[in-house]
Amino acid sequence: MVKVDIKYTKLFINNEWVDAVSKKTFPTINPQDETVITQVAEGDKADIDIAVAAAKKAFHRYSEWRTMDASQRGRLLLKLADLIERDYKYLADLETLDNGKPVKQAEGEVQWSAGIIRYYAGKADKILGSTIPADGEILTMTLKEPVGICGSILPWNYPVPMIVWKIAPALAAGCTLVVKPAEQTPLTALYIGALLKEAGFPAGVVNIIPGYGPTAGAALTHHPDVDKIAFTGSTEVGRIIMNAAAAVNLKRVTLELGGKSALVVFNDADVDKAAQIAHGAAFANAGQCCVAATRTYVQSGIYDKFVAKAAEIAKKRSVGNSYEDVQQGPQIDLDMFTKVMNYIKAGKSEGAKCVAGGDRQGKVGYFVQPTVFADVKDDMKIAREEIFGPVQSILKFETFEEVVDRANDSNYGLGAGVITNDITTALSFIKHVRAGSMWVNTYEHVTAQTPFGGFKESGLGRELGEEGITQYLEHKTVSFNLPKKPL
Ligand code: TXE
Repeated sequence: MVKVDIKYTKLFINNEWVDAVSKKTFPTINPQDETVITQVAEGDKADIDIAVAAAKKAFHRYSEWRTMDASQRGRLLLKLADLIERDYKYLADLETLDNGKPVKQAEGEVQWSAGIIRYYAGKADKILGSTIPADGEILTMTLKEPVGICGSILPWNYPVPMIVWKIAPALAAGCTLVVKPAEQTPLTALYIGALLKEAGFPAGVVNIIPGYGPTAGAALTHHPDVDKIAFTGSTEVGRIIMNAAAAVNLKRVTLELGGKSALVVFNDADVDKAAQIAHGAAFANAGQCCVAATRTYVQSGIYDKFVAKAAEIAKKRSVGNSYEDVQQGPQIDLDMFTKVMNYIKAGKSEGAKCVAGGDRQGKVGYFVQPTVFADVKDDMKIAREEIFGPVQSILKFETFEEVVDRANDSNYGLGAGVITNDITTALSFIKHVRAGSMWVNTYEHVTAQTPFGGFKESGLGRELGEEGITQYLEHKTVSFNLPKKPL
């Protein structure tokens, strides 16, 4: 195991490191060996109240932040991106320690995140309103203003990208934030707090409060001074957050939730290439990915060949010490490990054919073998519920109409993919399948410039791209009396 020097474990409020009011701490666990990495200050309602007050002060109309030129907000974001790149190796090592993902993957995610910050840095002084030819003796313009004090509730699967997806557009828009990282992975978010301070963001603009969902998270979603919550996590908690927002102050809500994405492979596809794409789509990040294509639909003409290839690739997937050159690390924690193992058991007992994996890997750490099920039926648990682990389900289909209906037969609608050389098939698939991100002959290509989010119970609103910053803006319509003829 690589030795990583942990620098920050306290709450980050007003650009200072402080203990929780309760003085409580909680352990963060290394999923590779199940040991306690360190204790982290445990924020709850009292700390959220202090952090929201700090964010509110930083958002006051004459504050340094509110009176700062938009271009200067952009410069601070550029500086933050530079600092993240400067420290990318450290951040990746820390991420691997806390999350377990392979360190090479973590390095890529940190660098990708710096690019996302730069994308939004460029937007800070390009937030444009419009002038509108309104009826009557009137001149109308719109102003786009920051939505205000934002709460960000983060998941543990991509800790660095997730904090960046939330803070970069919010800061470009001129908002202030209170961020609650996932309890499993607080460490990289706290380090980014130090980089925000070093970049020169004024005190109170970003506050970071590690803690648990039902305490710190709920305090944020119930806070009457919070104007917006951006959440990534389970659909179940997404519902709780919407209810809290509705009950308290109708705060704006964006939700990026679960998925059960379908990747559909037609008979005309190159089987080897298609199996590789489908493998990456199902197993990336040990399957802990909201758009993971966990339902692989394969047309009957190539089904058997595809299953054999998918099993072969899965068996070769390297799983192990994430500080070495492996493709897959452990699941995030004991709960998720147990949940995934129970789905594998359910797949077997419901009659799916396990053609690769099917067990835990090793005896220490939350490692799961890359698992492939063939002959999966639409009503099996593994075909309906989000597993969030390295499990691919392969289902057979005959016709286009049938597979479109089956792909759409889910409460989720986050991602979908199609592999075919027939442009009409691809375009028709795109038209009729209901999902927020669609990929043709590739999968999970997500960039700073492209909006990301879900249909149906996969979420509300979009992150990234132009749409991502819109979610942090209020539109103000301003009308001036303008006689048609001057007096
Ligand atoms: O999610 P939770 P968990 C899915 C995936 C996974 C399942 C459960 O299927 O198996 O969710 O994972 C905070 N008020 N995804 O338990 O509980 C919590 O502290 C306010 C999909 O980790 O939703 C954490 O910061 N906040 C996903 C965050 O919500 C609350 C990524 C996510 O935790 C809260 C992760 C409450 N009452 C899991 N309860 C994706 N879309 O990528 C919890 N939280």
